[in-house]
Amino acid sequence: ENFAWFNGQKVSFQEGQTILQVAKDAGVFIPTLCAFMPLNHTPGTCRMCLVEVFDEGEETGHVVTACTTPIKAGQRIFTRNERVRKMQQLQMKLLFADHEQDCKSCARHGNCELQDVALFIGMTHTPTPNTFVANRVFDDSSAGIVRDVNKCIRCGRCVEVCRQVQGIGALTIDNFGTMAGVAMTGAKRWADSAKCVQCGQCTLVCPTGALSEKDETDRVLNMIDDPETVTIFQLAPAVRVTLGEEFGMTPGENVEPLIVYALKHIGVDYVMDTNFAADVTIMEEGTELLERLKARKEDHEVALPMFTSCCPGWVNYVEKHAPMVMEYLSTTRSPQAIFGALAKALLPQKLNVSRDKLRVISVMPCTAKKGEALRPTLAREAGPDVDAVLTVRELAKLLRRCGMHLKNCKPMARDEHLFTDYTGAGAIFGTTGGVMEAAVRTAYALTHDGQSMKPMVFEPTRGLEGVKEATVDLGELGEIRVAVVHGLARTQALLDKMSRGEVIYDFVEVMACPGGCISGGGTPRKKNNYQPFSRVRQEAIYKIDEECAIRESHKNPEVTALYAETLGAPGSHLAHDLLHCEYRS
Ligand code: HC1
Ligand code: SF4
Repeated sequence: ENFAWFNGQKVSFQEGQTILQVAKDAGVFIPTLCAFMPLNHTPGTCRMCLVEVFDEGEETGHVVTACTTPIKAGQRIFTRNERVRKMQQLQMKLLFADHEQDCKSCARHGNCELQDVALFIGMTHTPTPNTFVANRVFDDSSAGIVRDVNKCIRCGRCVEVCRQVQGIGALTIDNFGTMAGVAMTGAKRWADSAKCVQCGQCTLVCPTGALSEKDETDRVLNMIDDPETVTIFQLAPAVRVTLGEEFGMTPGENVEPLIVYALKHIGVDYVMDTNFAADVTIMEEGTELLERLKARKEDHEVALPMFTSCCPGWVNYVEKHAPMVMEYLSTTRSPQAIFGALAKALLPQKLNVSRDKLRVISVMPCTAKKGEALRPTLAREAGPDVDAVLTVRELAKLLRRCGMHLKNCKPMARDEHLFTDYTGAGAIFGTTGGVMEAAVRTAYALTHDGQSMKPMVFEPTRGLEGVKEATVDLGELGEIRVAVVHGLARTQALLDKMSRGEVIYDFVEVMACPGGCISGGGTPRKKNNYQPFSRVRQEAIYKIDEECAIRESHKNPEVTALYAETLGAPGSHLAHDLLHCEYRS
């Protein structure tokens, strides 16, 4: 066995590991800003992980970056002696001299890794106040994400996540010239990127305020405070199991009743639910799938496999990177869009307010939903269906700005039957595999004289495995093959396999973010980590499903009433007008 010493403490290691890896495994703290172990990313550019190393038998030490230096047996390594601290502090001075220090207004205020590391290495004062003169790009041209190159420390984590996890490569580090920091590949502005799909995974790994969601809390505060308007919030499935983290609560804790209280207390008129709309999505999308399968059985030309289209990052991906998939997308709108359409069409009468006085505000775990809400194909002459989209991080900010802390809120129930009723099927949309499982439950019942699938839980599409496959018995329509994939690099690999004919499916669920919405680009970030809470968030979603008395979308009483009283049948003319769209650019 190999041994080395960290600050006098004996530690064993495996051949080939770097000093940083061994230190991490042994619980020895070495500050880093660029190194990002979850993605195996160690570019060695921030130079904060300096350590002093004495080789076996040597009297003089040398200072190296721990992330790029392989460890050797018998080495004595010092991570925080005076020499190391002095050099780290000098390096930090250089970083700060090149960093706009407008911390008070920064999106990462209170949550910044650069500030953390400065503190950890013992910086005692800001050495270069107001000396930052560069005027780099501040790019708020896209719908969902803001890029402030004045805050970029060139760690390259965003570049890596976009390339490695999403397979897209929309970002690069421009090391030269006036840009000097995170840049778009092949475009000057975010809005002009032919590659980016707005998934926001890059914002999850950025250690500073260089990449963040576009903040709409001011706009939403104005809507809430306007006495003339009626504000309606819709909560996406994943919001309730992710927001708590922002307030120091246990990851995965379901805080839905606390959100209702908090929003009501800051003056929101109605708190409704995207989960309800997810049940409606299943009615339409399930019917659409069965119709396509029936048509194929009757030898008609038909677009199969059908792909889900509720994830806007995926729809953007199809437009920009896989246009041949376009005609295979389900035409059913996403739950966010269905909610907006139904709210603006039906609530004026129900609530006795005119359409132009209604404001629909979504809370989503997603940065791409902001762009989805702005799609011209989802707007009507009378104006947008969804007026503003907040990420989970922005909802936390909104509440803080109103002096609300979730821990001080009391559970509060909502009005029933007011776009609030949801089933377990609607709830599980928030995780990878959830849309598929919800669709399978309803499709099974529709093809088995209303009998429920047994067991209700569809194990093959649960969990976090990258690609999940299953077959489903749909009675007269036979067995169909389904697949679930999450993360866009994996999705492209699956599309390649499909086009080579190596795999054949009838229905495919795609979520752009690994894990699905529970790990969306608008969820709370965990410093120097990547999606550590996917599993607990997913389990929380499954628990909500388990605790729902009704677990199939077609049995949602509010949904059945909606069809009976207003829409007619799924796929009806009115349903088509309100609940479907062509995703064409
Ligand atoms: Fe999602 Fe969806 S599940 S896309 O992940 O279909 O964002 O949570 O709201 O619209 O319902 C996101 C989550 C969300 C939609 C639903
Ligand atoms: Fe890449 Fe997604 Fe970030 Fe766009 S939003 S740059 S696709 S990680």
